[in-house]
Amino acid sequence: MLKKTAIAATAISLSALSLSACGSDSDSGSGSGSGDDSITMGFAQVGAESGWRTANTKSIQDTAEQEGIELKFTDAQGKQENQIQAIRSYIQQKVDVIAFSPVVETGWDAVLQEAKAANIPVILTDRAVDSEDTSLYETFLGSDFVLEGEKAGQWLVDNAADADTNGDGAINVVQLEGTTGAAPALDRAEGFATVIETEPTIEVVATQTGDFTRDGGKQVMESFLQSEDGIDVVYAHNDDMGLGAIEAIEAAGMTPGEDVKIITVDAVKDGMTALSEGKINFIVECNPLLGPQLMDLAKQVVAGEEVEPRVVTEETTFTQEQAKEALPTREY
Ligand code: GYE
Repeated sequence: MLKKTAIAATAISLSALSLSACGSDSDSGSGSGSGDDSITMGFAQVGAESGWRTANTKSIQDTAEQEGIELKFTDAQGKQENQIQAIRSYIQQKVDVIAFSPVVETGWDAVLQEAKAANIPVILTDRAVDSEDTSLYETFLGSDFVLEGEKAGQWLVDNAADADTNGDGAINVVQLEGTTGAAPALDRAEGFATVIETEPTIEVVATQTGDFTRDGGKQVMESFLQSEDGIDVVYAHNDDMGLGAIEAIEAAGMTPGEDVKIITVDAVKDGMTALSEGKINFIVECNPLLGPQLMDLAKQVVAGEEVEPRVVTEETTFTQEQAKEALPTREY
Protein backbone atom coordinates (compact mmCIF):
# COMPACT_ATOMS: atom_id res chain seq x y z
CA MET A 1 0.00 0.00 0.00
CA LEU A 2 2.63 2.47 1.11
CA LYS A 3 4.85 1.66 -1.80
CA LYS A 4 2.02 2.13 -4.26
CA THR A 5 1.19 5.56 -2.87
CA ALA A 6 4.81 6.64 -3.13
CA ILE A 7 5.01 5.58 -6.78
CA ALA A 8 1.73 7.30 -7.57
CA ALA A 9 2.93 10.53 -5.97
CA THR A 10 6.12 10.51 -8.05
CA ALA A 11 4.15 9.96 -11.20
CA ILE A 12 1.88 12.88 -10.41
CA SER A 13 4.76 15.22 -9.75
CA LEU A 14 6.41 14.21 -13.02
CA SER A 15 3.32 14.80 -15.04
CA ALA A 16 0.84 16.81 -13.06
CA LEU A 17 -1.94 17.00 -15.59
CA SER A 18 -2.12 13.55 -17.00
CA LEU A 19 -3.86 11.63 -14.24
CA SER A 20 -6.55 14.11 -13.36
CA ALA A 21 -8.12 13.96 -16.79
CA CYS A 22 -8.81 10.23 -16.79
CA GLY A 23 -10.78 10.05 -13.54
CA SER A 24 -10.60 6.71 -11.80
CA ASP A 25 -8.30 4.13 -13.29
CA SER A 26 -10.43 1.80 -15.29
CA ASP A 27 -8.73 -1.52 -15.74
CA SER A 28 -7.33 -1.28 -19.24
CA GLY A 29 -6.07 -4.84 -19.19
CA SER A 30 -2.70 -5.47 -20.77
CA GLY A 31 0.14 -3.02 -21.15
CA SER A 32 2.40 -1.19 -18.82
CA GLY A 33 0.25 -0.94 -15.73
CA SER A 34 -2.40 1.21 -14.23
CA GLY A 35 -1.32 4.78 -14.87
CA ASP A 36 1.66 5.00 -12.51
CA ASP A 37 3.97 5.45 -15.45
CA SER A 38 1.94 7.97 -17.42
CA ILE A 39 3.32 9.22 -20.69
CA THR A 40 3.12 12.69 -22.24
CA MET A 41 3.16 12.81 -26.02
CA GLY A 42 3.57 15.90 -28.18
CA PHE A 43 1.85 15.41 -31.53
CA ALA A 44 2.37 17.87 -34.40
CA GLN A 45 -0.39 17.29 -36.93
CA VAL A 46 -0.31 18.47 -40.57
CA GLY A 47 -3.64 20.27 -40.48
CA ALA A 48 -7.28 19.52 -41.25
CA GLU A 49 -7.05 19.39 -45.04
CA SER A 50 -9.11 16.27 -45.71
CA GLY A 51 -11.57 13.70 -44.40
CA TRP A 52 -8.61 11.38 -43.94
CA ARG A 53 -6.87 13.88 -41.68
CA THR A 54 -9.99 14.42 -39.57
CA ALA A 55 -10.32 10.67 -39.01
CA ASN A 56 -6.59 10.40 -38.25
CA THR A 57 -6.72 13.19 -35.64
CA LYS A 58 -9.77 11.65 -33.98
CA SER A 59 -8.12 8.24 -33.83
CA ILE A 60 -5.01 9.70 -32.18
CA GLN A 61 -6.94 11.82 -29.68
CA ASP A 62 -9.42 9.07 -28.76
CA THR A 63 -6.75 6.42 -28.32
CA ALA A 64 -4.54 8.70 -26.20
CA GLU A 65 -7.48 9.29 -23.90
CA GLN A 66 -8.35 5.60 -23.67
CA GLU A 67 -4.75 4.70 -22.92
CA GLY A 68 -4.25 7.45 -20.32
CA ILE A 69 -1.56 9.13 -22.42
CA GLU A 70 -1.47 12.90 -22.00
CA LEU A 71 -1.59 14.37 -25.49
CA LYS A 72 -0.32 17.80 -26.39
CA PHE A 73 -1.74 18.35 -29.86
CA THR A 74 -1.03 21.05 -32.43
CA ASP A 75 -2.43 21.65 -35.91
CA ALA A 76 0.21 23.16 -38.24
CA GLN A 77 -2.33 24.35 -40.83
CA GLY A 78 -0.25 22.80 -43.57
CA LYS A 79 2.91 24.78 -42.77
CA GLN A 80 6.24 23.16 -42.06
CA GLU A 81 7.46 26.13 -40.00
CA ASN A 82 4.50 25.71 -37.64
CA GLN A 83 5.32 22.04 -37.20
CA ILE A 84 8.96 22.82 -36.46
CA GLN A 85 7.87 25.39 -33.89
CA ALA A 86 5.52 22.88 -32.26
CA ILE A 87 8.27 20.26 -32.06
CA ARG A 88 10.66 22.80 -30.48
CA SER A 89 8.04 23.65 -27.91
CA TYR A 90 7.54 19.94 -27.09
CA ILE A 91 11.29 19.65 -26.59
CA GLN A 92 11.21 22.62 -24.20
CA GLN A 93 8.30 21.10 -22.31
CA LYS A 94 10.30 17.86 -21.98
CA VAL A 95 7.54 15.58 -23.22
CA ASP A 96 8.29 11.83 -23.08
CA VAL A 97 7.82 11.25 -26.79
CA ILE A 98 7.21 13.34 -29.89
CA ALA A 99 5.17 12.11 -32.84
CA PHE A 100 4.42 14.00 -36.02
CA SER A 101 3.18 13.66 -39.54
CA PRO A 102 5.60 15.73 -41.65
CA VAL A 103 3.92 18.12 -44.09
CA VAL A 104 6.78 17.63 -46.57
CA GLU A 105 9.68 15.18 -46.75
CA THR A 106 12.65 17.54 -46.63
CA GLY A 107 14.14 19.93 -44.06
CA TRP A 108 13.77 18.06 -40.76
CA ASP A 109 17.34 17.21 -39.77
CA ALA A 110 18.01 20.24 -37.54
CA VAL A 111 14.94 19.95 -35.37
CA LEU A 112 15.22 16.16 -35.17
CA GLN A 113 18.80 16.57 -33.98
CA GLU A 114 17.54 18.90 -31.25
CA ALA A 115 15.07 16.24 -30.09
CA LYS A 116 17.80 13.63 -30.13
CA ALA A 117 20.14 15.86 -28.11
CA ALA A 118 17.34 16.28 -25.56
CA ASN A 119 16.91 12.48 -25.46
CA ILE A 120 13.30 12.62 -26.59
CA PRO A 121 12.33 9.77 -28.90
CA VAL A 122 10.50 10.69 -32.12
CA ILE A 123 7.94 8.59 -33.99
CA LEU A 124 7.10 9.48 -37.59
CA THR A 125 3.40 8.94 -38.15
CA ASP A 126 1.73 8.61 -41.55
CA ARG A 127 4.36 10.47 -43.61
CA ALA A 128 8.11 9.95 -44.00
CA VAL A 129 11.06 12.34 -43.93
CA ASP A 130 14.01 12.03 -46.32
CA SER A 131 16.72 12.35 -43.61
CA GLU A 132 19.61 10.02 -44.30
CA ASP A 133 20.35 9.69 -40.60
CA THR A 134 17.68 7.21 -39.53
CA SER A 135 18.87 7.41 -35.91
CA LEU A 136 16.94 10.71 -35.74
CA TYR A 137 13.68 8.81 -35.24
CA GLU A 138 12.67 5.51 -33.67
CA THR A 139 10.24 4.26 -36.25
CA PHE A 140 7.96 5.25 -39.10
CA LEU A 141 4.34 4.10 -38.81
CA GLY A 142 2.20 4.50 -41.90
CA SER A 143 1.09 3.27 -45.29
CA ASP A 144 3.15 2.23 -48.28
CA PHE A 145 2.24 5.10 -50.60
CA VAL A 146 4.18 3.72 -53.58
CA LEU A 147 2.13 0.55 -53.34
CA GLU A 148 -1.06 2.62 -53.22
CA GLY A 149 -0.05 4.37 -56.45
CA GLU A 150 0.73 1.00 -58.02
CA LYS A 151 -2.70 -0.35 -57.08
CA ALA A 152 -4.35 2.69 -58.69
CA GLY A 153 -2.26 2.22 -61.84
CA GLN A 154 -2.97 -1.51 -61.96
CA TRP A 155 -6.72 -0.96 -61.88
CA LEU A 156 -6.40 1.40 -64.82
CA VAL A 157 -4.23 -1.02 -66.80
CA ASP A 158 -6.72 -3.82 -66.08
CA ASN A 159 -9.66 -1.64 -67.12
CA ALA A 160 -7.96 0.17 -70.00
CA ALA A 161 -10.55 -0.73 -72.66
CA ASP A 162 -13.36 0.60 -70.50
CA ALA A 163 -11.42 3.72 -69.52
CA ASP A 164 -11.08 4.97 -73.10
CA THR A 165 -14.24 7.04 -72.71
CA ASN A 166 -13.56 9.02 -75.88
CA GLY A 167 -12.99 5.84 -77.88
CA ASP A 168 -9.96 7.24 -79.67
CA GLY A 169 -7.53 4.53 -78.60
CA ALA A 170 -5.62 6.87 -76.25
CA ILE A 171 -6.30 7.04 -72.53
CA ASN A 172 -5.62 10.58 -71.38
CA VAL A 173 -5.16 10.85 -67.63
CA VAL A 174 -5.06 14.05 -65.62
CA GLN A 175 -3.47 13.80 -62.19
CA LEU A 176 -4.47 15.81 -59.13
CA GLU A 177 -1.40 15.69 -56.94
CA GLY A 178 -1.29 15.98 -53.17
CA THR A 179 0.70 18.67 -51.38
CA THR A 180 3.92 19.42 -53.26
CA GLY A 181 6.86 17.67 -51.62
CA ALA A 182 4.70 15.52 -49.32
CA ALA A 183 5.58 11.82 -49.18
CA PRO A 184 2.11 10.61 -50.27
CA ALA A 185 2.12 12.97 -53.28
CA LEU A 186 5.58 11.93 -54.44
CA ASP A 187 5.06 8.23 -53.85
CA ARG A 188 1.53 7.93 -55.22
CA ALA A 189 2.69 9.63 -58.42
CA GLU A 190 5.70 7.34 -58.65
CA GLY A 191 3.82 4.08 -58.04
CA PHE A 192 1.14 4.99 -60.59
CA ALA A 193 3.70 6.05 -63.22
CA THR A 194 5.67 2.79 -62.93
CA VAL A 195 2.62 0.64 -63.55
CA ILE A 196 0.98 2.62 -66.37
CA GLU A 197 4.30 2.58 -68.24
CA THR A 198 3.47 -1.02 -69.09
CA GLU A 199 0.44 0.10 -71.12
CA PRO A 200 1.48 2.48 -73.92
CA THR A 201 -2.07 3.74 -74.57
CA ILE A 202 -2.21 5.31 -71.09
CA GLU A 203 -0.59 8.70 -70.65
CA VAL A 204 -0.64 11.37 -67.94
CA VAL A 205 -1.32 14.47 -70.07
CA ALA A 206 -1.47 17.00 -67.23
CA THR A 207 -0.56 16.99 -63.55
CA GLN A 208 -0.87 19.65 -60.90
CA THR A 209 -1.23 19.95 -57.14
CA GLY A 210 -4.64 20.37 -55.54
CA ASP A 211 -3.03 20.35 -52.09
CA PHE A 212 -5.14 17.40 -50.87
CA THR A 213 -8.22 19.65 -50.52
CA ARG A 214 -11.65 19.51 -52.12
CA ASP A 215 -11.44 23.10 -53.22
CA GLY A 216 -7.97 22.58 -54.69
CA GLY A 217 -9.19 19.54 -56.64
CA LYS A 218 -12.16 21.46 -58.00
CA GLN A 219 -10.11 24.44 -59.15
CA VAL A 220 -7.39 22.39 -60.81
CA MET A 221 -9.99 20.21 -62.54
CA GLU A 222 -11.80 23.30 -63.84
CA SER A 223 -8.60 24.51 -65.44
CA PHE A 224 -7.78 21.03 -66.85
CA LEU A 225 -11.24 20.87 -68.44
CA GLN A 226 -10.46 24.11 -70.24
CA SER A 227 -6.88 23.37 -71.25
CA GLU A 228 -7.04 19.65 -72.13
CA ASP A 229 -8.96 17.90 -74.87
CA GLY A 230 -10.36 14.43 -74.42
CA ILE A 231 -9.76 13.73 -70.74
CA ASP A 232 -10.65 10.09 -70.07
CA VAL A 233 -9.46 9.60 -66.51
CA VAL A 234 -8.79 11.58 -63.33
CA TYR A 235 -6.26 10.13 -60.91
CA ALA A 236 -6.58 12.07 -57.64
CA HIS A 237 -4.12 11.45 -54.82
CA ASN A 238 -6.97 11.60 -52.31
CA ASP A 239 -10.76 11.36 -52.12
CA ASP A 240 -11.26 15.02 -51.31
CA MET A 241 -9.60 16.21 -54.52
CA GLY A 242 -11.59 13.58 -56.45
CA LEU A 243 -14.79 14.94 -54.89
CA GLY A 244 -13.78 18.46 -55.95
CA ALA A 245 -13.14 17.15 -59.48
CA ILE A 246 -16.63 15.61 -59.53
CA GLU A 247 -18.12 19.05 -58.89
CA ALA A 248 -16.09 20.56 -61.75
CA ILE A 249 -17.02 17.74 -64.14
CA GLU A 250 -20.72 18.02 -63.31
CA ALA A 251 -20.59 21.81 -63.70
CA ALA A 252 -19.15 21.26 -67.18
CA GLY A 253 -22.21 19.14 -68.05
CA MET A 254 -20.51 15.75 -67.97
CA THR A 255 -21.17 12.63 -65.92
CA PRO A 256 -18.37 11.69 -63.51
CA GLY A 257 -17.67 7.95 -63.44
CA GLU A 258 -18.93 7.59 -67.03
CA ASP A 259 -17.69 10.40 -69.29
CA VAL A 260 -14.62 10.69 -67.12
CA LYS A 261 -13.42 7.78 -64.98
CA ILE A 262 -12.15 8.67 -61.52
CA ILE A 263 -9.60 6.88 -59.36
CA THR A 264 -8.77 8.15 -55.86
CA VAL A 265 -6.92 7.14 -52.69
CA ASP A 266 -8.13 7.06 -49.03
CA ALA A 267 -11.61 5.47 -48.93
CA VAL A 268 -13.13 7.88 -46.41
CA LYS A 269 -16.92 7.92 -46.11
CA ASP A 270 -17.60 10.71 -48.60
CA GLY A 271 -15.34 9.04 -51.14
CA MET A 272 -16.94 5.65 -50.57
CA THR A 273 -20.40 7.18 -50.95
CA ALA A 274 -19.45 8.71 -54.31
CA LEU A 275 -17.95 5.34 -55.33
CA SER A 276 -21.14 3.49 -54.41
CA GLU A 277 -23.13 6.06 -56.42
CA GLY A 278 -20.99 5.43 -59.49
CA LYS A 279 -19.31 8.85 -59.52
CA ILE A 280 -15.91 7.40 -58.64
CA ASN A 281 -14.73 4.17 -60.27
CA PHE A 282 -12.05 2.83 -57.93
CA ILE A 283 -10.57 3.75 -54.55
CA VAL A 284 -7.32 2.56 -53.04
CA GLU A 285 -7.64 2.47 -49.26
CA CYS A 286 -5.28 4.39 -46.98
CA ASN A 287 -6.00 3.71 -43.33
CA PRO A 288 -6.11 6.82 -41.08
CA LEU A 289 -6.83 4.92 -37.84
CA LEU A 290 -3.24 4.97 -36.64
CA GLY A 291 -3.99 5.84 -33.00
CA PRO A 292 -3.81 2.34 -31.47
CA GLN A 293 -0.53 1.39 -33.17
CA LEU A 294 0.98 4.80 -32.44
CA MET A 295 0.20 4.63 -28.72
CA ASP A 296 1.58 1.08 -28.51
CA LEU A 297 4.80 2.18 -30.16
CA ALA A 298 4.99 5.22 -27.87
CA LYS A 299 4.76 3.03 -24.77
CA GLN A 300 7.48 0.78 -26.10
CA VAL A 301 9.95 3.52 -27.02
CA VAL A 302 9.38 5.37 -23.74
CA ALA A 303 10.11 2.10 -21.94
CA GLY A 304 13.37 1.93 -23.88
CA GLU A 305 12.31 -1.11 -25.89
CA GLU A 306 13.50 -1.77 -29.45
CA VAL A 307 10.78 -1.31 -32.06
CA GLU A 308 10.65 -2.18 -35.74
CA PRO A 309 12.07 0.75 -37.75
CA ARG A 310 9.13 0.58 -40.20
CA VAL A 311 5.55 -0.38 -39.36
CA VAL A 312 3.31 -0.63 -42.44
CA THR A 313 -0.47 -0.47 -42.11
CA GLU A 314 -2.63 -3.00 -43.92
CA GLU A 315 -4.91 -1.76 -46.65
CA THR A 316 -7.25 -2.90 -49.38
CA THR A 317 -8.98 -1.47 -52.47
CA PHE A 318 -12.65 -0.91 -53.35
CA THR A 319 -14.70 -1.24 -56.52
CA GLN A 320 -18.19 0.28 -56.75
CA GLU A 321 -19.82 -3.00 -55.69
CA GLN A 322 -17.43 -3.45 -52.78
CA ALA A 323 -18.10 0.11 -51.62
CA LYS A 324 -21.83 -0.61 -51.40
CA GLU A 325 -21.12 -3.57 -49.15
CA ALA A 326 -18.56 -1.80 -46.97
CA LEU A 327 -20.33 1.53 -46.47
CA PRO A 328 -22.87 0.60 -43.78
CA THR A 329 -20.14 -0.41 -41.34
CA ARG A 330 -17.47 2.06 -42.40
CA GLU A 331 -16.03 3.84 -39.34
CA TYR A 332 -14.75 6.99 -41.01
O1 GYE B 1 -4.13 10.50 -48.14
C1 GYE B 1 -4.69 12.74 -47.60
C2 GYE B 1 -4.22 13.58 -46.49
O2 GYE B 1 -0.74 11.69 -45.50
C3 GYE B 1 -1.87 9.70 -46.03
O3 GYE B 1 -2.86 13.24 -46.35
C4 GYE B 1 -1.99 11.12 -45.73
C5 GYE B 1 -2.69 11.93 -46.81
C6 GYE B 1 -4.09 11.47 -47.16
O4 GYE B 1 -4.51 14.87 -46.58
O5 GYE B 1 -6.08 12.73 -47.70
